[in-house]
Amino acid sequence: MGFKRHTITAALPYANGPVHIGHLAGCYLPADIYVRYLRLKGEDVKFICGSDEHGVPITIKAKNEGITPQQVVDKYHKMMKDSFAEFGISFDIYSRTSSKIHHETASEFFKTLYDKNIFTEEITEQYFDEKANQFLADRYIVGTCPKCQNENAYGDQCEKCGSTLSPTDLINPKSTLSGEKPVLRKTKNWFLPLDKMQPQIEKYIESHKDWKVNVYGQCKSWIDQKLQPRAMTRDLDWGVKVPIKDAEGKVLYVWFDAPIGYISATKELLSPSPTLPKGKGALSPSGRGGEELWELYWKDKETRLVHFIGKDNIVFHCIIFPAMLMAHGDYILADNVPANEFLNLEGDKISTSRNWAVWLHEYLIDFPNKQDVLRYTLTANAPETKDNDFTWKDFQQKNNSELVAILGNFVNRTVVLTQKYFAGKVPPAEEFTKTDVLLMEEICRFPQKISASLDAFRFREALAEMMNLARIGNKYLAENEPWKLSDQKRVETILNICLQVCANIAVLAEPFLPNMCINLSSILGIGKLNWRDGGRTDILKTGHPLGTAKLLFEKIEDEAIDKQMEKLKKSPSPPLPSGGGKEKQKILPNGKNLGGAVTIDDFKKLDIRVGRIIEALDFPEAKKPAYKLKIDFGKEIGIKNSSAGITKNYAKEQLKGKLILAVVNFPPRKVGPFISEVLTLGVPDKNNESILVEPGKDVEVGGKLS
Ligand code: B3M
Ligand code: ZN
Repeated sequence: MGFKRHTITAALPYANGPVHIGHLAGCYLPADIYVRYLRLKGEDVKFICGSDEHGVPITIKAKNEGITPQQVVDKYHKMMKDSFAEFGISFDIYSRTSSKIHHETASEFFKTLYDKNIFTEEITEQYFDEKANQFLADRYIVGTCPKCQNENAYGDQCEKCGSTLSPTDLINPKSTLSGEKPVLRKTKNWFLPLDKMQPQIEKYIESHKDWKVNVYGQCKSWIDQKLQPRAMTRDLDWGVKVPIKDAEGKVLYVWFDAPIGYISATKELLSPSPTLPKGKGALSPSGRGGEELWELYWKDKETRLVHFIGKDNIVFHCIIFPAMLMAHGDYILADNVPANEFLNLEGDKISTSRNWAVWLHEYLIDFPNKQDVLRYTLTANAPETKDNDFTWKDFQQKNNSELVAILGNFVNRTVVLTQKYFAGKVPPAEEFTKTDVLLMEEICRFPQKISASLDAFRFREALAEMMNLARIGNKYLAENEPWKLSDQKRVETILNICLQVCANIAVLAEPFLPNMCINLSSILGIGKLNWRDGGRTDILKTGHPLGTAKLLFEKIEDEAIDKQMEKLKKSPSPPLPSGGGKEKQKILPNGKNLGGAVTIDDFKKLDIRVGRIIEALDFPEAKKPAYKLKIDFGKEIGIKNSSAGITKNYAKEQLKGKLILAVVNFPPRKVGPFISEVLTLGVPDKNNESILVEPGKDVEVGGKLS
């Protein structure tokens, strides 16, 4: 295609929580597979990512955890970076947007657009929370969607019908900070005139009908609805300060600064680099001279820019960021944006707040050294064209019946037989049967087939092809049964061919299963190969000594899977069985649920149990008068702590032995230095002081309210 190099980015995840399988499947894994493939082909590629540390998701998290935004991003940046590394996501750099280089780059970019008079200055009325004394970012406002009547639409988007909204579109807006109705106040902000840029943007999108249907379709629908100017600054105190006069208390819109994060990360990766000599004829890789190395990856027409993202980021990467780059003038635009749909878990939407997720750091504890099994399952089920589902049963099945039974088994048998018959040395292959020739011809075609799928971002198909290689090898070995033959020459040929298949797997599976390939290469006693070696049936020379045999994959037993299912069941609120991943329960940061009426399924999510108080202690550190209770909930739940504001109606001594009711499946809550694990239920007396709800004497400790 005539590109000299590739800049491949994966969406910068918000540093507000650990990484889960949805993240991995959404963009990091496909991006990594693609990059590894390009590297194997010897392409010049930079794989760029980092944490998105600004924006409201961070400030909301900080509020919820009672820490500063900086503490939030420090904590999660490290966690995310480590998880990605553990799973072999081979970024050339994983940077962060709170870095100095990013603040400088984003400021400079804004300044350039400002100096070019790109922005329009507008005084608008924005929602302001008088109680919290601050302007409300879009995500701090919820209300009813005017299009689909969803009562939990955000100020910028309705997640139910997918409409893009502005806060004033919402019916019945409420501040998520205080729950109050916000008021409109005047404020000045700087807008990117997407309306004026519509023709250029349209032209750009129209020149990319080759993009995935879901991506092109979303862009087209934006264009058809006519683009609107969009504010690139916000009244917030967390982010990159707006670098112009008259902009106190304002920061760059997070979707302005975050994609520039790709550029600053590239700069960080490739700097300091000597400035390439200026002037005509001067030697510089781009031939333009005066450039720094990082610029080649962002400004040279022969660089191919590809953004891997999830579907909720499409408009930002296909319209807004390109518009910013066009307005700036120096930059190349994305050549492709292969966005994925979403991954669900056991039939329901992955949700951090409901703890309905498989967290990578927890997976690693339960399945050490099984990163490739997860990579395999997530790729085989990748949500490429529609939302898809991850289930633990399927994970087990893919491991046991595919990785162990086909790939692992084939390699192991081949190697063990070679050890046994030929002292671990590759036997010669001199005479071939028709079947051998057919098989060898088939092997030759694999690299090209897999390439075709990868080039089209069809990773599931590419993986299935790779697995077919192992499958045909396995079948060939099973059908030719060298262990039953007495013809030495024939045995030599069969095993030679099987070993060549193994070597091909070591090359062609690397993008998908990098850890397995390291092990396989060491078993075969070979170093790193190139994509070009794939398809050859003479990779291993006669007499080449193999390394030591070891198993590539191990069976996963039912118990391990049951344990994961149990863990999910214990999540604070299991999903609605009928949810099908479509409905999303919206709990506000202040804990209020604006969802309106609850269903019986909602009620069933609460686990309310009978407990017996075994100890009541003073709790002087509590802000409001309270006791620390130790409550026994029987065998299944055990003994739990609870803080209870019941000092007015009970003396400590009275409490021991009392039967009470408590919600036992809320997440534990920190009350000063104490962790309150369950919510003991009370009702107010006429002075509004709590009285415990006491079930009758005949109930069983541990009994569940239903
Ligand atoms: N942080 C949104 C997300 O994590 C946002 C992506 C930025 S990419 C420049 O889904
Ligand atoms: Zn809606």
